[in-house]
Amino acid sequence: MQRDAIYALPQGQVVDFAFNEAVADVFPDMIRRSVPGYETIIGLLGIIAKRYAQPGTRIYDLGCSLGAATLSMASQVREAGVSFVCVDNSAAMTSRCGQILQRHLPAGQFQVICDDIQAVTLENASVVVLNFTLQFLNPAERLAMLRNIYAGLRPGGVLVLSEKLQFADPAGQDLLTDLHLEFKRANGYSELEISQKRSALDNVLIPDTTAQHVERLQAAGFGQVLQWFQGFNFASMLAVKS
Ligand code: GEK
Repeated sequence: MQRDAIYALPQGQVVDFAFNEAVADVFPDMIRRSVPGYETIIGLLGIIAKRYAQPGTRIYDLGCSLGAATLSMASQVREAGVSFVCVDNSAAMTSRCGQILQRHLPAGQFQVICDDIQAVTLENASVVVLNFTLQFLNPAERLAMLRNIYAGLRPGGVLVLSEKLQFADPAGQDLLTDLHLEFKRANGYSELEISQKRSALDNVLIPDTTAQHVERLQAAGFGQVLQWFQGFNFASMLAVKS
């Protein structure tokens, strides 16, 4: 695994974060060292997908990056005729994702699409995963995205939504932000790397509160909404279509 040192040297002017070739090269190391609970969530996504996958349906991995969520789900799902649709608008990610998936899955079982997830019409889905992706969409466009997902899900299907969280209570926000910083320091990121990455993400990753997520998921039509995981200021929810 190539080590993430993208922000290790001082950058004259920190530009907005982009999922380019340099990021794709170090992505597994970057996300593991930056998102508390990422590897646990990836593993548990397989268990959730196994429960909700329906025969002859599609499983969508939206903002798939290198396909870690799909690989976890594919290792668990045993229902007949299930296929995986992986979407990401970074060509650097999708080219690598396709190469990785073809080493592990039969050709007919998956497709990798390089496009904006907002441009994809979901069909016949039993499981949809947005693992740390909705947070990169313009907040004004998030409800429409969830409505598209809801429309493409079969009854009994599930959306798994993992996100960085914002907290309404300032003391809670400060504490969980501090714990996240300690997590990054413990994983070997320097103060310079942490502050430059934070500036790069400022306009790009806009977190919501849990209440905003619940309200939006309900507005999109989901009947059952619950948070099943939290690691400091990162959480994962599941939302079921009745
Ligand atoms: C994982 N789910 O390993 N359309 C398509 N893709 C997008 C869009 C968009 N509008 N916006 C962002 N992306 C993965 C991790 S990373 C999370 C997901 C992170 C893509 C972007 O190119 C990147 O690959 C991914 O969403 C977010 O489980 O890096 O914090």
